[in-house]
Amino acid sequence: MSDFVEKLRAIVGDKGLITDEQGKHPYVTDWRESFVGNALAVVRPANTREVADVVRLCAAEKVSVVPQGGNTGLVGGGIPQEKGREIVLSLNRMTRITDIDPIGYTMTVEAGVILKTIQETAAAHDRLFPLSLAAEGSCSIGGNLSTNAGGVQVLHYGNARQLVLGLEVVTPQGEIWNGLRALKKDNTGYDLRDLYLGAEGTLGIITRAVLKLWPKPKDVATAWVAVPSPEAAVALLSGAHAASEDNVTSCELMGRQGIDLVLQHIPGATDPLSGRHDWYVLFEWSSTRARREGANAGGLREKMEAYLGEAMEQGLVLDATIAQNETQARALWALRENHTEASKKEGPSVKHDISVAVSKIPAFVTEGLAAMRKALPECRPVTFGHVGDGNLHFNCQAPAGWDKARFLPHAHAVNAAVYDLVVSYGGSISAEHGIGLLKVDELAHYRSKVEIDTMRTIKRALDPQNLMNPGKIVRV
Ligand code: FAD
Ligand code: 2HG
Ligand code: ZN
Repeated sequence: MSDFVEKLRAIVGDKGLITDEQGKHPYVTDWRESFVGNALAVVRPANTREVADVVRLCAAEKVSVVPQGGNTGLVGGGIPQEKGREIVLSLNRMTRITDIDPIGYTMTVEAGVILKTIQETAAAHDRLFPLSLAAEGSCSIGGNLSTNAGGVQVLHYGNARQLVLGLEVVTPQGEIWNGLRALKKDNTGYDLRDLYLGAEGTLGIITRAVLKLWPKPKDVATAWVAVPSPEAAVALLSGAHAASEDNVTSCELMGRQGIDLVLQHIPGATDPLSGRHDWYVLFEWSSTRARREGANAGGLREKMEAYLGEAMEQGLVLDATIAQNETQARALWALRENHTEASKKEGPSVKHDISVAVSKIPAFVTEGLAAMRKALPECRPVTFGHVGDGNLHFNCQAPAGWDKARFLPHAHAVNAAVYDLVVSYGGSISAEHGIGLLKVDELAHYRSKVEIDTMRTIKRALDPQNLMNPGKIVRV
């Protein structure tokens, strides 16, 4: 094995290689600390050529390759297996933005660029890259594209898949496919780009991407709204599309339990409303049309205020506050975005990243909460998420004081209760986080034989040695 490591060193140099246990630890442990794997080495190539050379060496030596970006994934997809003969191939040295074209609304980036850097670079050119999620300060674009990440603006701009024009990929054989085409139209046979997007690193390694940009919004209105029920939240959203002139860019639903965790665990978090309510919506409307300033000042904030006022008269809104400036808007967003962090601080939980049709959300929540409580009466449901996309994080926090050893034996029953219901609603058991290691069995259980067999056929055809992130998504 030392021979293999020296061959890796010859490709990536000392700077690109980590072999000591302490150095490897953060790369073999996931964000939630649910998975801890083993790697022969962590390899950090500096460019696409080095990625291809490393993958070719691994193919020759029959060593598996686990691609990794920011390691913020929530399903263990970027973590090597415990007993595998694997390396972690981290893209975290490939952080160049190689082209920005504000005229053509595109940006070309290496896979390791942090999402926030991409957003900031776009903004500096008066453009928007709309992918936005709480992990944006540490997740990488390669990870975002490989998980087809969602986030808080999907209802307006789409998932990561909709935000990319072209890709460069290193195949499991170590060949480089240059699909970096900045084309809006390209019907030339099978869509390889779409195959790699969302493949969680099981079919190849994304090394570069051409991203789409949008005009930067000039007017943004953000509101924190207490609503009586998920039903009211969905009705509020439904009317908002027309009231905002199709400018709803985010609509997030939160139950009170999650907000309590944020207020308890996140320093500086405060409740913007005085009363205590069961359900809340965080609304963002944004438009590229600038606000009118001066005597007849007006824009989205005024439209939102009028709409929420009417909704209050109809009983859809109990209380609301509209941010008057960016600082206030950020504070409202922090309450929403800190849910995951606060839940981790509180202790163990099981996550259900589910989706159903938006109009079915209210009935699903009612039935789902009952099903979860039946499976584990002491469980503490923490429901929040992207209601505008029909995607909820329908999580179950361990009962207070329970540790993992006491809680995890109940996880299977809780998961089955939720996922059986999701499937009966025609929904998805993984709306945006992917399958990784966490949901391999569930995917096989809940999707049809023809679907799983087709996935296996694709995997075997592209990666006949099963060396590219093996054990993730489907077992072959
Ligand atoms: P990693 O965790 O490193 O890897 C994720 C998967 O992609 C793995 O299977 C890995 O093998 C593969 N991969 C990584 N890079 C490459 C590459 N270059 N080529 C091929 N395969 C690759 N997700 C959402 O969708 N929406 C959210 O709102 C959201 N919010 C989050 C909030 C918090 C606080 C946290 C911790 C996570 C959140 N996530 C969310 C999950 C996570 O941030 C996303 O899945 C993100 O896209 C992962 O990016 P990453 O660079 O960290 O990827
Ligand atoms: C979010 O929407 C993320 O904040 C994380 O997708 C969800 O913690 C979760 O379950
Ligand atoms: Zn989410």
